[in-house]
Amino acid sequence: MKLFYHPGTCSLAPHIVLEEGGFDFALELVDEHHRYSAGDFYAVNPKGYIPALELDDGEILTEGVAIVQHLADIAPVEGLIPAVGTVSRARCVEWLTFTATELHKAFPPLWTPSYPDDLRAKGMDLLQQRIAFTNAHLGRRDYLLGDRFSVADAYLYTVLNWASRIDLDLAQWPHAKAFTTRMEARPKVKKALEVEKKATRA
Ligand SMILES: N[C@@H](CCC(=O)N[C@@H](CS)C(=O)NCC(=O)O)C(=O)O
Repeated sequence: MKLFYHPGTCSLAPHIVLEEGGFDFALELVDEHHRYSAGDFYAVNPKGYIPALELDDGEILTEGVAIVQHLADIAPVEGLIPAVGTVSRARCVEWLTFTATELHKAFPPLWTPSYPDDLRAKGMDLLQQRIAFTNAHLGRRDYLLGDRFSVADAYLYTVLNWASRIDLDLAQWPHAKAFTTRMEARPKVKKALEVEKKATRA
């Protein structure tokens, strides 16, 4: 199992899941020019973006939401995602989808210097509404699905971490902030963060 990643980006979510799931895995750094140790990353994922996961038989899986669900389904450590066919499973996919489409994709325009100011203001307002909604949800539970970590938390944590890049202080949403602190106290999350920090420094 090999994860194509770039430090601090959305590939942190599957990286956390690989750690939490107890997998034996390798990391392959992809740079800003879509290059990795063996050459052109487009040859791995024609869409050009990470994360991409190389399975043990060489098959490549893309899209973070698909990757983390598959990892959770086959992980040596059980319980990272509710069983297929349960409402809890649908709740998990609900949060993964919300994170992908309402949070993740809201950020990049806001850190793009050429993005027009009027659209930036609207985008920022909507993103803050979405974070406030998430904050209220987390006020009643430790993790998105209740008292137990799931893959949806790995993705939400990854994306909330980007708030500082657009000068949003998460402290204004205390439950969301407490959630990130809780996540950072998890040994496997700590390990993934440490590895990515080292890769950034290298
Ligand atoms: N739809 C993809 C989007 C992944 C994505 O946005 N990847 C970003 C990093 S967070 C990326 O690789 N950007 C560089 C590029 O698109 O060239 C997913 O959800 O996995």
